[in-house]
Amino acid sequence: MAEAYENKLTQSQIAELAIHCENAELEAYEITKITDDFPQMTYKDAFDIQWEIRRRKEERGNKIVGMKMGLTSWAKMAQMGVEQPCYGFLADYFSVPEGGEFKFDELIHPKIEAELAFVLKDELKGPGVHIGDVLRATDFVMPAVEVIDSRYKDFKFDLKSVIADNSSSSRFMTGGQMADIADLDLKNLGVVMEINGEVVQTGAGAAVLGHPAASVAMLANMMGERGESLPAGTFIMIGAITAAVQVNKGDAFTVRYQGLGTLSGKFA
Ligand code: OOG
Ligand code: MG
Repeated sequence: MAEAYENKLTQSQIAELAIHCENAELEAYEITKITDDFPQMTYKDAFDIQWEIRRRKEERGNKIVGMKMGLTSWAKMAQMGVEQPCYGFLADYFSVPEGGEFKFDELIHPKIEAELAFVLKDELKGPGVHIGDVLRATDFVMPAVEVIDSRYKDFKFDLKSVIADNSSSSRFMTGGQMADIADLDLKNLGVVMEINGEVVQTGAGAAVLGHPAASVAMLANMMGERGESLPAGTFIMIGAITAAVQVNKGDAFTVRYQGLGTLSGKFA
């Protein structure tokens, strides 16, 4: 990110835009992308809006249960027309138990993604975090499915707008089997996504920045820019391995993960 890490919006504009984006999320309605109205917005402004949404949720009593990276695979970057990864946070109510149902009517235009999640046993704090640090600090890996639901009209945005919108975070599911990273070939780890019994996407771990652990390193380094770390115990989704797939009410999905079991559920 070439631009200076500084604000061009005022604190009150940041607070208002956080309410604007969060209300669209909570009440499931579309908004126009915020850079249309605030073209001067910087990356720092965008992250400040996201962190203000997070603060509002915590103030209301929600717990932050993890982090997610987004736009970490070429499939996703090409699909969304954005060429840089982003991150977001996961709140307690985003989580749906394995085999459960995502409530379609709570969402705007959801898409489903096949992901992997790392759970840390040691803190990671950027700058300077590399894959080796991530592998050393990882407790175990588990499969995850993310449901993204951009609040922007027609799911179209630029990088700053999507960061402010908590990187489209909406729901997720994890479960399957956990595994020690020493027992996995993370680059070659295959995933197969089926919707209503038909294979719709396939991919392998290396699609995510060449190695899934690189995504966790990038997250630690991006958060380090704000003086934030990833504490021991943090659950981190690495970003979709394949393109995201639009779903409809009533759809059933199964995602198979090589060596990590299967996650399935439904949009009801
Ligand atoms: C942004 C979030 C992308 C991923 O895994 O790449 C994401 C979006 O495409 O709406 O979660
Ligand atoms: Mg994702």
